Amino acid sequence: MSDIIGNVSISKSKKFRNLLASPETSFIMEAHNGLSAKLVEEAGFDGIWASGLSMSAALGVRDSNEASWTQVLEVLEFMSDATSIPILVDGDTGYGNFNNVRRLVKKLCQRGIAGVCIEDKIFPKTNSFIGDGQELADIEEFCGKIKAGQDSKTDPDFSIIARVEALISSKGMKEALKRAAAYHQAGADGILIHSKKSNADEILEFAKEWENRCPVIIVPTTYYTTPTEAFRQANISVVIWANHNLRASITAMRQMSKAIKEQETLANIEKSIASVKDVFDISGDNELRAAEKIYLPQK
Ligand code: SPV
Ligand code: MG
Repeated sequence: MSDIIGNVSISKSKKFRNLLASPETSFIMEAHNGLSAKLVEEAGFDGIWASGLSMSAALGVRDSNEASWTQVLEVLEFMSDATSIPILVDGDTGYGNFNNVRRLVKKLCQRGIAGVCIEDKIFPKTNSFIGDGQELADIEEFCGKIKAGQDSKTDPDFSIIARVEALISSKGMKEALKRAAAYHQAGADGILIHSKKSNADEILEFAKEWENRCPVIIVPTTYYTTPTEAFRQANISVVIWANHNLRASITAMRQMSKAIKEQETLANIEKSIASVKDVFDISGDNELRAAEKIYLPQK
């Protein structure tokens, strides 16, 4: 789970901790399976956002905890094994109460995951962009989840990020700041402040009021036109590009299926897509060929 820089071995969780501690703004990109995780690393990102929406959609189910937490864990294991950059997992509401969070955190540590983000809503969760006025968790109860997660991690560098949904639920800035303060006090390593507005005003206001009491993470899915420089100026610690590989894959697969169905030939298709050799390369086939030379009887 570690790699070597100079003579120092840095775990993925430590790398993520370093991102949180850095004064620079970092960028992490959504992935939803082993292949997309590899492509995020190949592109040079600082880390991977294991999006609940994207993993659910890729499994063909809704972002409503329809995939069980152990099914998600299976996906995460493939993603973690396939990559060497940190993975921040979207842990939804923690799949239950404090006790479920304890078990989740232990299992994520075993799988080499760098951190988990839990949100202050009610199980089964609803995606933040669906409907209005979603019910929020009781603050004390949610703080118990954060504490239980911190107390049960087996990797000291594993991070627990608390996601504040007060702005999503139209409860206002005061409530968002009150909740963030309580979660920070309970031991959260960072605050993810979420917004569904088409501009970044409330996110930037939150960041200003928060005064860097702990790292702030944002998800600019709906305020995508905001220049990234504004996030840097606001001292945002981590920006999550949350679902763009999943959405790109839907567009690409839809176009490809339609084209082949209509054309009934691959003649015009082949050159527009990744080669089969590319698939072998991404899968690490060369390593297997080399290992065969070492481990298989050589005639
Ligand atoms: C996800 O990627 O699953 C998230 C971010 O939780 S959002 O869909 O914006 O709620
Ligand atoms: Mg999610």
